Amino acid sequence: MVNSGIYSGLCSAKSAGSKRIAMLLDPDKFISPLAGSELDVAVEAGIDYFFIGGSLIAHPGLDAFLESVRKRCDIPLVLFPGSFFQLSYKADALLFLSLISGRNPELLIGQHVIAAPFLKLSPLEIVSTGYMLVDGGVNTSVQYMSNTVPIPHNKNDIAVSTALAGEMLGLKALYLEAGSGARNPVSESMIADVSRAVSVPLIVGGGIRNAESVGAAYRAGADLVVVGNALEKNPGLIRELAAARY
Ligand code: 1GP
Repeated sequence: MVNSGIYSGLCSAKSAGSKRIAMLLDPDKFISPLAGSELDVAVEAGIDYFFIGGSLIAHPGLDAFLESVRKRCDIPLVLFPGSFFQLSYKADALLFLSLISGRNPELLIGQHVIAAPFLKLSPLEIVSTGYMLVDGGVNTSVQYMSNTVPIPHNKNDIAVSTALAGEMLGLKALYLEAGSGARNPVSESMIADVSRAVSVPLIVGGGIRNAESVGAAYRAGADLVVVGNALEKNPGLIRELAAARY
């Protein structure tokens, strides 16, 4: 398996108590990185990763998109795919997501079997990740597209049991996801309970719109926070969000 140092970097940061931030780039909404100044702002702010993906991507040129971002910066490109149609050798790593909060076998193991031979030959670092969808107060694209029922917002015990099971199955990271555009991000108390229960890196995203929420997620135990929508609307916000790291 390829080791590009992305996962070990995340683990070292976690042990050192240092926090990470990722900007989600949805190729459909970020059509022309070469033309935009958004990338420059993100580079200047020193963000840690670009996550690339979405529940549904219509953009035809994922490879070209990744190449155009790569030409502009060295920030690691991490695929965060909604399906196996969103794979490319042009990224650095892949979150190999198993949607462990749901009971849709395709997203637990089916798509993984289809993708595995391609990934075996790929130069991507594969980071197996337990993806946990949590109710964010609106019906999000990921909820609809995944055809799964999210963990209720206040059911921390279910989130903890799911996370423990994911860790015991050998998943290398866990991802608490309220869904892009969620009205409510994952609660601090759920992040705290899950973070106390497991030792693998904890990624949190969905509905996080400002530096206060980023800081609150970190204090609760998130190791890496992912922000999409808020930065699509206001790319300059990345400076403030990145400054919430410690
Ligand atoms: C990444 O889905 C999130 O985990 C992104 O959510 O677009 O609401 O920031 P937002």
